[in-house]
Amino acid sequence: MSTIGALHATEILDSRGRPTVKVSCTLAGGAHAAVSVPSGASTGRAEARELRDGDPARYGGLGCRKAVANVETTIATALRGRAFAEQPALDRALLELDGTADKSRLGANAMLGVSLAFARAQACERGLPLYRHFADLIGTQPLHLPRLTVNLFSGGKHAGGQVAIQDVLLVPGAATIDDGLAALYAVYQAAAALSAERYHARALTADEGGLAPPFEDAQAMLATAVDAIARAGLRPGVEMSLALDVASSHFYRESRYELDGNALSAGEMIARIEDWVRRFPIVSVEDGLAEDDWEHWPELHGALHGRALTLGDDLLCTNPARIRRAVAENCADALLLKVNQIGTLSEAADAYALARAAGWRVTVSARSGETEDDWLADLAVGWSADQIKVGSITHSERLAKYNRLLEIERETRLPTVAWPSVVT
Ligand code: 2PG
Ligand code: MG
Repeated sequence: MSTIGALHATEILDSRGRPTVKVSCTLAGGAHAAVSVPSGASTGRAEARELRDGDPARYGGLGCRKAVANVETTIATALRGRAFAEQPALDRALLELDGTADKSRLGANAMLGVSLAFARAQACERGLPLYRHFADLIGTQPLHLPRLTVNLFSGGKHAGGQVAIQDVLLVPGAATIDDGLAALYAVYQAAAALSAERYHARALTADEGGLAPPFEDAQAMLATAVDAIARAGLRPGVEMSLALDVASSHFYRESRYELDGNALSAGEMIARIEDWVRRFPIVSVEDGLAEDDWEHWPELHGALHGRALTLGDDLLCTNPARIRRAVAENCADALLLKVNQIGTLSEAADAYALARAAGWRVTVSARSGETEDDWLADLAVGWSADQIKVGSITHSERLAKYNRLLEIERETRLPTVAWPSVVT
């Protein structure tokens, strides 16, 4: 049993300079821990609601003082002195207190802060590294380290929309995180040089640290990524593969995909993605179709099956009900798991369990608005994720997670998951 002693919250700023919430939890036994909550830009409509102040005079309405106050008053008053045997009991209490379907009363940002801070405080109380505690929460052991998927080029909502596709990511085939990062560095440098030569673009970066030259179209983005891999002296598709976050909900209008100056039907969009997968070493396609285009996801999945993962982000929103539907309708074979999309750790664990029961892969993902906190690395290891998606290898809020993975690798000597290929 862990008894809540005190809960405090602070409004802090995320990597985009927007307010977010940091929550600290002290247990009666003295264990103390704090956690910072991330926030997205390219959000799914079914995500749990962050509570924002809405005062246009302050941070354009994005202030989090109300969420902070909810932690320190409503939540702290209700939970102080209460003992919880484990995480689901604490999360249930939060859900009851909120009482809404989308967490809009207390705010998903306030609730997730408390949920995660309690988990970290419990890990402290138990004297366990956070990844071990996370593993215990789902009744498992960490089996492997996740494969890195790292933003190289960005567009869409992360880079002012200069090209519709949101992210082209690199997936190293190296056998360790350590070697993978060194290979990623080489490709990133090569890509920066190519961006300068071909697009006269300085190495200015998008929200998550990806490069954002003014590509003429999505194909140029993919071709330049492959050229960068080759220029770094690596074999495309062997030592370094690609992943895509198409984030197509954000260019879907009136049943059409507005891509590269065309208005594509769902069938044409699927054919376009298939063509990319045939011509470029792409091992995973996230949000190839829009979040509400349920009807066509099975066709996309069928087209990619056996060649690349069909990964759902906006489609699923880490929401158990949406995952159940996607499994039943055979829409995807991989879950993008973002804890703040659903708002408590236990519900994210339910989402995870559903995906695993269906035989799906799981990618644990950061948000475009991140903080210097590194709990996500522990979550990816504790839950034996297949992939971790944190952004690029620039910007300290991203590196905090990679650096934590390096530490965990040194400490555990766990192997990196053998996907998509392992080069030794
Ligand atoms: C995504 C995420 C992370 P955001 O779409 O997968 O890249 O973006 O946090 O803006 O939703
Ligand atoms: Mg996404």
